[in-house]
Amino acid sequence: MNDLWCQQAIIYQIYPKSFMDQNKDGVGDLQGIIANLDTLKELGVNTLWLNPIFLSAQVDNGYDIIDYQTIDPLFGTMADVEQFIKEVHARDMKLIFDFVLNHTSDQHPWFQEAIKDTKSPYHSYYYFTKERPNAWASFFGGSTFDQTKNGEYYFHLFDKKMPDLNWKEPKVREEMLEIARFWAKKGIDGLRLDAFIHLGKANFTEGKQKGEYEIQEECYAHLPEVHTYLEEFCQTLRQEFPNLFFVGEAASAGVEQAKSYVFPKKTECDSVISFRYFPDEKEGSRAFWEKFAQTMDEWQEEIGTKGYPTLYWNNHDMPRMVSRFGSETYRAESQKTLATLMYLQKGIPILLYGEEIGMKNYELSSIDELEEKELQKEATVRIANGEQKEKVLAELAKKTRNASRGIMQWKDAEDLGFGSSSFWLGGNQEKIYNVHDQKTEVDSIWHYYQQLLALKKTELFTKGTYQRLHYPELYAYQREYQGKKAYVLCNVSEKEVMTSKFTGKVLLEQGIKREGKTWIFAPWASVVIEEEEDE
Ligand code: ISL
Repeated sequence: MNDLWCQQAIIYQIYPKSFMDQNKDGVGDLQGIIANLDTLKELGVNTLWLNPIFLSAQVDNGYDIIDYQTIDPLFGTMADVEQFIKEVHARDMKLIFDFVLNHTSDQHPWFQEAIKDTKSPYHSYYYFTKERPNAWASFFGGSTFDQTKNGEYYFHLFDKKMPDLNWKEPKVREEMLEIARFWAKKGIDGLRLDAFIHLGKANFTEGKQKGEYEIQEECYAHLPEVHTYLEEFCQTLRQEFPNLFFVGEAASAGVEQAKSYVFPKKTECDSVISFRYFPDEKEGSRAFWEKFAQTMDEWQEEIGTKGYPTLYWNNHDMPRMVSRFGSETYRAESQKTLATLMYLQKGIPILLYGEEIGMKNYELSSIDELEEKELQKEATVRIANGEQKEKVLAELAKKTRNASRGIMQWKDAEDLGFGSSSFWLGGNQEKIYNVHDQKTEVDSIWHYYQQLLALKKTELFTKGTYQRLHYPELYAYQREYQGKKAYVLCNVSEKEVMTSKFTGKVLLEQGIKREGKTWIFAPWASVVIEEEEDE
């Protein structure tokens, strides 16, 4: 386990396409990130996670890889990435690459060889059948089986242009290790293991066999073989690169499953990202906060006491935090409070680019900007039936994965300070909520994040124990380390709240007034109080 550095990690996720465009082709690139490393360092993050930048058919924004050892020209060259790694390390920062193990692009030479010749050694790299064997549904819609030109069927859990690799095949496992070695030798510090929970598949005769296609997670998620593959992959690499950090994307993992990937032998992932933090209850309702808090308690207890839970509110697959959990009226306040609430717990913060300036969901301007075909269809039908386009797009913007992938808002200018005025996807032009204005304004979200991350790096917040405190009006918990104790108190409502229950020194606050012994919380205010021994 990489106690050495992951305990201190504060990860910043960059969606390279949307960050900054230096070569002015409408798509962000590596040089655009390099140009902003100093700003990120100044903010206080110390680890970068980049969504995939390898040669790709770009059917799924880089998750459909054609060549794992070539940088997609959209983002730059091998020389750029080498410079990037050097520049990151020169600033004492770490770098995590997104590692797609479950599938390749159908344009990958392995797949091309496999479908050209069924006798090819690459045929066993993928799953092929003579006919469609069952009614399993793919995550991106339709069957998990589609036909190749030569009449065989192949298996794909995501888009049909993303065939799944057959991890039963030892050569596949060796190829993936070789690719990981290639990048580890270049100096990267960690891997995000994309969709690793799907590496094992049940026998195709299991699950639903006929009728409408249905998602059958029990046939292709969390199967026992996943542990075998994962352990072999991580342990082999750990022997050669002891400081390599593995953070697995385990979208559907509950806490017990997550534990099984992180403990008991500590031979698999160092940490996992689950999408199960956020309950189905209406966001913002009391029931939502109660259930969410119980879930966080569970992760803190089950993972946090022995390892490293990930702490995050959003990523490129879900809406932005302030649009989903925060308040439109109290946008800056809710952005700050949500960050405080999440990142001061025990674990590894993962920020999504733009949250430090309060970026909200991208407000789509056309149907094509909805990533999902079924949402595009829905929009077309609704608009044809007379609904107003703006209203339909605003509603569907909450559902599309593109909502969180808007262009980084550097400036209140037409090109958003992106570098080019043509965008692969649009972005919101806004006053205040852009890097320039945020850095100028002393009380801004950006400056608040800077203070928050500095506080997070202290031992109390990296190593201290966590215990939730139960007050109906506040989301509250305490951290304790070697006799030091702090209270994190957050008002997650639009009402003013008061309490006289705490005494101590303010470490960080926003929206708080103190009258005598009473703390008065404005809507969405928060405070971190360190208990003073003499009080
Ligand atoms: O869809 C799921 C189950 O409901 C998830 O388990 C799934 O593993 C997760 O959403 C995968 O996401 C990752 O891989 C995808 C890519 O499109 C996403 O952007 C990425 O985060 C395919 O590579």
